[in-house]
Amino acid sequence: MSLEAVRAILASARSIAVLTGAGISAESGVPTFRGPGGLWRDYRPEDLATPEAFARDPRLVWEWYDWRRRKIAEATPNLGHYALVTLEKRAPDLTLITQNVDGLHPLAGSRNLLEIHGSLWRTRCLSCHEVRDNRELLTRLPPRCACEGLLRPDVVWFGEPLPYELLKRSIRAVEGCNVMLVIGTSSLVQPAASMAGEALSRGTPVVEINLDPTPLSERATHFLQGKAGDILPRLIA
Ligand code: BV8
Ligand code: ZN
Repeated sequence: MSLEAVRAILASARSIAVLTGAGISAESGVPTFRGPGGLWRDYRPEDLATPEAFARDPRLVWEWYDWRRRKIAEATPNLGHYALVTLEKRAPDLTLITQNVDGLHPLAGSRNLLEIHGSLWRTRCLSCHEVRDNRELLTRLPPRCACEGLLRPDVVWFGEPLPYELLKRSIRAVEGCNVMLVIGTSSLVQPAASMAGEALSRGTPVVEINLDPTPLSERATHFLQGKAGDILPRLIA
């Protein structure tokens, strides 16, 4: 049973790299992007999470983010998030790379965390470029900076480069790890989706945990099908 094999690999690994996607937050009630309930007013993420969409209609894009912020404000981390916190405490070296912008990993207590697509709990001003934490209920959309500039969510949209430092640290973690976990991601969005292939090309075991098969599944060393909130606690028991 590959659960035993994976548990053994994790127990002996010195350095672990973890990549998570929206699926790890699904059991917290946060809708995923491409699964059921992920759509908002029939828009696709690729239609709204772009600089062009924001330039064209900042209010509409902020309505989407405001809807997500309100949903996520009611969400709490689930057993999958907490299992990764326990694993980080145990493993000598664990880097958690997340595509999620929901802030549930830091809330659960993950420390060595790279939020490579940013966070919807931060804003960035288009005029003065100030980046600020912002968890308040937005009363006016789009929100404005104290300098009167237009605020945007501090996330990475399609067509935008990932923060260089975070990408560099992610690649270094993947290149240096003894095992990589890929959890709750459809492995469609680049460049995150290429990281597992990088590990495999170095002979590093890659363990995928997902409800359904993805383009990674047949290449992964182990594919554990099921809910992250069920499987992860069993892996660290
Ligand atoms: C860039 C932030 C270049 C905003 C997001 C090749 C190379 C480079 C780029 C590209 C390329 N090909 C195409 C591109 C362009 C594009 C891209 O990848 N497009 C895709 C659609 C083909 N990439 C980019 O634009 C990236 N930028 O490369 O810039 C560049 C370089 C220099 C200078 C200029 C430009 C930027 C990508 C980042 C986009 N931003 N989000 C926001 O969130 O509001 S992406 C968005 O998708 C989220 O971040 C999300 O995390 C991410 C990935 O989605 P998933 O997390 O995988 O979620 P999904 O719903 O898809 O899947 C959920 C999975 O969970 C499913 O598999 C499901 O089965 C599973 N699941 C569900 N429940 C559970 C579960 N699993 C376990 N347990 C459960 N309970
Ligand atoms: Zn400003």
